[in-house]
This record gives sequence, structure tokens and C-alpha cells, in this order.
Amino acid sequence: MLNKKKEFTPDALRVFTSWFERFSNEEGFMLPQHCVSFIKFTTGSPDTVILSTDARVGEFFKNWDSDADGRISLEDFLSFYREKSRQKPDVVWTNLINAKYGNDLKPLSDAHKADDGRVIHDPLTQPRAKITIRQEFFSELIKTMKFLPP
Ligand SMILES: [Ca+2]
Repeated sequence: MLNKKKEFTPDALRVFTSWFERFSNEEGFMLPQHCVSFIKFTTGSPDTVILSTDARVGEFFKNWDSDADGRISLEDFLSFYREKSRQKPDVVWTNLINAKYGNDLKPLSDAHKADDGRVIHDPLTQPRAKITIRQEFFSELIKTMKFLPP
């Protein structure tokens, strides 16, 4: 998952970014209710009842919400997986297995993936992701809009 410089490989970055896209709101933040869905997904137990007051949710926000505003950003989320990949790779692999990913970091069932319209195949190519990640893209977009005919 990490290269020699302890940075994500492109496949790992793609997977974890797609998870964040899936478990975040339209403004690009993970809130406690998204964190609940994320825990169900990475523990492979979609039907378990988990409340947003669950200790795991609290711990996650306590440790990874870098500016403590109650919202996890993509950067926070990637920091979490970067540190876990360094310190507890077995836990990250268990997450991946529970979420039905193979050793190649690809979803095990492409048929299932095709059925699920919510899955974004490469979120980094989505305009929404680019705008969310990079402030300068957003500024460019606003500038461009000013020059469009009404
Ligand atoms: Ca935050």
C-alpha cells in the first residue's frame, strides 16, 4: 500500500479516496453518520446496528479530525490510512478484505461493482473530487463562470 517513501501507491490512494467519496457528504466531509456506514463497510457487517454515538466513531473523530470542527476531511481520512498502513498494515488489510478487495487492491467482484451505481470507479477523475481537493480548481471554475454568456 505504501512505497519506500511511505507514501500511498496509486492503487491504494485510489481505493481510500473512493471510500472517502462514498462515505462523505456533497461538501466533501465525513460526518458521524457517514463514519457509521464506513465502519459497517470496513467490518463487513452492513446489518449491524451502530449508533453515531458509538465509541469507535468518537475515537475516530478525536484522533483524526485535525481542526476539531466535527468533520473529517479527505486529508484527515488519508492521514488515518497512511498511519495505519505504516503501523498496523494487518488491520488495513482486514478492512480491505471485509470491503471485498483482493490482494491487487481491486474489488473482488466486478459484476457486483457494475451493479452498484454509487461506486465511482476512479474518483480522482471526477470533477467534484478535483474541485473539492484543490482550492485553485474551484477558484478557476468561478472565474470561468464569470466569462460565460448568461
Ligand atoms: Ca475537520
